[in-house]
Amino acid sequence: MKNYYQPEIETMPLEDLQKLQSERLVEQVKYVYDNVKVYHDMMDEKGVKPEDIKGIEDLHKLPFINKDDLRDQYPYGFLGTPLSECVRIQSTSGTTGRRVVAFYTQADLDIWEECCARAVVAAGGTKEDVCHVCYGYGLFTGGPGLNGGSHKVGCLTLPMSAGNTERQLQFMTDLGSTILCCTPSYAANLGEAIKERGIKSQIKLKAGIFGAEPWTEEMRRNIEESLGIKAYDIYGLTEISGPGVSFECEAQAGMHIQEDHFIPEIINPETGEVLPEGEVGELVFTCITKKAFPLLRYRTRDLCRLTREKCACGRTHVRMMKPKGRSDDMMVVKGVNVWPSQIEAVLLKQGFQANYQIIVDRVNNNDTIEVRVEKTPEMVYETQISDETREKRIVEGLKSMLGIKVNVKVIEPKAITRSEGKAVRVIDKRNLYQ
Ligand code: DLL
Repeated sequence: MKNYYQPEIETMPLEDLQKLQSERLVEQVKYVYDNVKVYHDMMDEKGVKPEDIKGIEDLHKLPFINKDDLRDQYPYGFLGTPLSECVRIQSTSGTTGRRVVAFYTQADLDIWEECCARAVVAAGGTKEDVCHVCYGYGLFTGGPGLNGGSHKVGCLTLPMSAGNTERQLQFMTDLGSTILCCTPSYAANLGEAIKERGIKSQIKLKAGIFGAEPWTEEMRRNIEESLGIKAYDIYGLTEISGPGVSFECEAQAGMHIQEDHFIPEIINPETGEVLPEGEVGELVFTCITKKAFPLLRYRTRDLCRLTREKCACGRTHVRMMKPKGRSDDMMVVKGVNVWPSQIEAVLLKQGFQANYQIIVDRVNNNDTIEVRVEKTPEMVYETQISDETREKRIVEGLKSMLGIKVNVKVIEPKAITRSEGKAVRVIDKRNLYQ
């Protein structure tokens, strides 16, 4: 059958799929209750026992997990297996407080790579393809995830990692890359670089698998045009495994969630109430097969809508529409997750007050981020330290906190207009969630 990696699962009748989910959920809840003390305690506190969960209709009885819970339990609190069973970690960006470390057994890695393999095949990948992976490799899940998926499909895999556009283009032309995996911003960059060099006729790409950050339909059209490909969206998050939690098929009409491994729910972010299908709310995932980091009802903070309308591709798994925003203030800048509170922490540590603004933009498909921070009245008199020195120190502090280069401007006290309500800390000019 065309474009399915595991047709029997991907096109499974809904009734069978839900039966499978129920069986796996019941088993997984017992497993987590017995092996993850912190979740055991959370269930006890809510008065829920594993026996109360008889199928997916009981999912709503379980307590939620959020990022703060993971942070509080860093690093081992949510571990479901002995550490000796784990073979890998991956991690989110952010060096203090916000970092989350996810653990994998070999079986968990196989599941993750299988999920990515389904995405590669859905994008037309076969063993004849040359799959060019320029997501970052390392703690970030993008490179390792797509790399594993590409291997499983049998593509010739180019583990390029991010950056160094010259080298990317050289390999792409010399080895005839046919599938490109990277962030949509970098894909757009490569499109421009190809145009500038007049080498489009040497590019053999046919498809791209792009995700890790929000992107618009307009951006999709630009990328498809500049690279001469079909561009597929892919979604995921470190806590749930990485890329491939959901992926687009040739219909390009929302991303199929891999429901044999992850049960999605949409909730009201204020009340936690489960919303009916079709309503926009916060996406929550329950992992029903993973063992090392088996999160139940994890709140992603991504806002989106699910649909079970029949998909032209024949897959039965529910689709999530492009995320419409976040229920927290996280931004994805240059592919990295950034919280204003991380920036504030660096500024306060260097003696500034919380009078700052963060301006995010996208110029020629590259994200830019600038922090403007007011000097304190005392700093105005400390003339032995120049503004350039202060800016340099902040740039360094932010680089080590976030891992990306941030432009910094130190400005005079009271230069930022004071707000009468909530302070407007972030001005995001990118309009990514349309
Ligand atoms: O970004 C995993 C990934 C790698 C996905 C490569 C796709 C491709 P994190 O760094 O933990 O994991 O960031 C997860 O990024 O909660 C979303 O807010 C955002 N995000 C990821 N994919 C998409 C997408 C990886 N396709 C956070 N569209 C998520 C919009 C996305 N936002």
